[in-house]
Amino acid sequence: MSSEDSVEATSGVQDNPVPERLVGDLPTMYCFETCPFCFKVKALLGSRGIAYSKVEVDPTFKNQLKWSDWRKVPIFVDSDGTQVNDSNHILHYIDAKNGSLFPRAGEDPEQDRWMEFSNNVLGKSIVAVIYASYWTSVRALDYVTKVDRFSRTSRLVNKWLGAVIMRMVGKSRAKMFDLPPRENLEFQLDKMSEGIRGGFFGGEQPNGADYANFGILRSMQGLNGFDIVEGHPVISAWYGIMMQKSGV
Ligand SMILES: N[C@@H](CCC(=O)N[C@@H](CS)C(=O)NCC(=O)O)C(=O)O
Repeated sequence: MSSEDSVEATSGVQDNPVPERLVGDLPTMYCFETCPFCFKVKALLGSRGIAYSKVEVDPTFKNQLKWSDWRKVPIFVDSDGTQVNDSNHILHYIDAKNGSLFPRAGEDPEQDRWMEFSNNVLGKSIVAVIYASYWTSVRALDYVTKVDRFSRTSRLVNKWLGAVIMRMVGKSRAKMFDLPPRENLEFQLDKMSEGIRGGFFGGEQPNGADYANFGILRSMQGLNGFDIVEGHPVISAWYGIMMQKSGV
């Protein structure tokens, strides 16, 4: 295969290290400020006290990811240049290198199930609520106007065009569920509560499912629909403890 051929992007640990993508010689995360999947990783890094650099990627054009075949955030580049793609893979990679405090993928079906739930159900449920109207979408994207590294044009396009795009994504996510967006999120939080036993999905200590689902909900804080999380009898208490543990 010639180097011109396109390479299929894969999740997980990549074969080719990219030490040139590190910032300040620290583990570096490529992310969007409000990305739910990125918050999973920020929560785990925070709870383990791992110092890292962040590269803010512009959500519309993703100019800062031109070097990568994997065109989504988060991408984690470890201090030795190891590139890891996809949030759940990154959680496992970081935990495995820092004490292995929770089971690896395939070792605990319940943890696997709730980590998948974070992507397939919870992540999609919150998007339908956050981007429920054009104006709630503008509110969610307002942060781009404060990213100093983005040009003025990029800030404007990302906010106003980004809101149109995300409103469309919100609509398509809403169609995936039988209930309207707010009611669906309440329903999913009830379902999630069934997995939290002894304080956490992991029992007495958080496991990958705690970081995965907490990260998703943390990305909603300050945005449309976060009152649903705050008002939930089980999830609000768990959320508060996860926030303290992770410091995000
Ligand atoms: N399964 C991936 C999903 C990542 C994802 O969809 N990230 C969004 C941001 S929240 C993204 O990069 N979207 C840009 C795109 O898909 O082009 C993960 O868990 O990391």
